[in-house]
Amino acid sequence: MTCDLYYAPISSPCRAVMLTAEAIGLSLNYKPINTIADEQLDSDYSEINSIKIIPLLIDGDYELSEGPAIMCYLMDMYGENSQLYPKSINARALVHQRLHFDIGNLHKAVSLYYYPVALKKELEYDETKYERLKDRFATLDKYLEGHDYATGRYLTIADLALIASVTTAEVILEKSVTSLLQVLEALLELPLPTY
Ligand SMILES: N[C@@H](CCC(=O)N[C@@H](CS)C(=O)NCC(=O)O)C(=O)O
Repeated sequence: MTCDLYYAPISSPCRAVMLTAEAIGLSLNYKPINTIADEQLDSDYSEINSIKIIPLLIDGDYELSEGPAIMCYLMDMYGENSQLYPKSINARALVHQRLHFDIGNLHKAVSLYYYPVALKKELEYDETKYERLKDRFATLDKYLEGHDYATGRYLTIADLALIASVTTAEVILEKSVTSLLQVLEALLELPLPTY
């Protein structure tokens, strides 16, 4: 049975899940939700997902929200021991740390700065959010220092989450964030699945 994924293309947690599925050759049944039109608040969707956010994965009678949790689930359930999600406790914990950094810091800073304008809730960017964004990219730069990948020598699902956040910022970038451009360059050289 194919899993359903409720998603929006603008959403980096959704794209991180899509990249994960593609990396392990898993087909998903995509169910688009238009967050610009607030479709996630519609009763049809809120009946399926009471917390009214995307992404949401439905695998048979099992439902899971929160992008990083879905990524880990897909790897455990369908990833067949892929190096993308290492089994060793230390290596896996570092992947989790980077995933948490992404969702709690990088994605959060990107969404706080860009989404209000991108989703047409505000006309202008809140510049007080910009310093935080730059700081998060500086941290990502540090993680990548001396490494090809966010956790070291191997591509993991953490890279997939991070590149999704970086590219969300990149596609709606209206001003230069120096470290962002360097990070993007580094990440785009990675042998990622089609993106
Ligand atoms: N922590 C959540 C964040 C998901 C999230 O921020 N979803 C946004 C789109 S990127 C959303 O559904 N926004 C709609 C809303 O807040 O009403 C995850 O990792 O999945």
